[in-house]
Amino acid sequence: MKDRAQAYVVGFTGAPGTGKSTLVDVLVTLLRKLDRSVAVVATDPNSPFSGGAILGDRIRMQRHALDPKVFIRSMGARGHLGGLSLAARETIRLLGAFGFDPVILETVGVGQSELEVAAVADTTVVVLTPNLGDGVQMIKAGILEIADIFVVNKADLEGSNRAVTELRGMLSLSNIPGAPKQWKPPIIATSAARQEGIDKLWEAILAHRRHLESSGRDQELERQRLEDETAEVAAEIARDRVRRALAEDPTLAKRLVAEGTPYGTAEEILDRKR
Ligand SMILES: Nc1nc2c(ncn2[C@@H]2O[C@H](COP(=O)(O)OP(=O)(O)OP(=O)(O)O)[C@@H](O)[C@H]2O)c(=O)[nH]1
Ligand SMILES: [Mg+2]
Repeated sequence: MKDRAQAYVVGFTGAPGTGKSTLVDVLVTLLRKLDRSVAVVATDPNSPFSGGAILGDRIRMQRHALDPKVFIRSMGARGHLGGLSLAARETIRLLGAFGFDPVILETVGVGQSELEVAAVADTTVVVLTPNLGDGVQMIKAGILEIADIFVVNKADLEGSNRAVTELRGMLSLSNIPGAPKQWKPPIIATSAARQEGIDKLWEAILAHRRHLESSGRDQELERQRLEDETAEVAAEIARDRVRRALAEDPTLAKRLVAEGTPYGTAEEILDRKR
């Protein structure tokens, strides 16, 4: 159906320590058994470069390190033009061109990053644990709306069934505004540590993918994403032009300060012929 190289993107998000990296690692093992090339991009929106927790993840994923059909990369978002999503999109496009499918995106930390991951991913997996303290935090961050699949990981721990029930209750109570999705996010219990439930998770991801394709939603998302990305790129180009013009034209810079007219000055610069 698709006439260009574009990998299917699965985003993993959730509070720190819920087991995202462990889950991804086990999922990679499953995908390799299915003979798929898979790429993992771990993003840390708070870090200017790779390190810390992400470095730990890379070490954990060492067992895939010699496999040419597994690509693992960490990237920080700070210092990237346009933040996480723009940098991630570029990387994903490249990985797709190299034949990696799916591309798995893991984000570290909470906040804006989940929303950015959801904006890039085809399927967003929100990872919780039996301690639904995570859940409450997630709801505050508006995470219910972005989940296509919920995972209650650490199902080997006490309270897993209760957590699933509570989450189900929360989902049925929550009246999620916006366009009807016609997709009811399933809740999958997993134990990444014991490698349990991962096949169910993969099945759910495939089911969501089929849903996107059969409903035409995939094309809608694609158009939306390309438009968003174009707007982001345009903003970066414009920013760059304005900064450069001000740096190269001291008279203009002085006048800006004297008159205090950022809007007018911006328009003037962008109207200039290049
Ligand atoms: N009991 C249990 N522990 C788990 C499971 N999955 C992961 N863990 C442990 O939970 C801790 C955090 O796991 P990570 O995979 O690093 O979690 P993460 O969500 O990637 O964490 P951040 O990247 O820091 O956000 C580790 O000590 C894991 O060994 C599980 O299924 N059961
Ligand atoms: Mg991690």
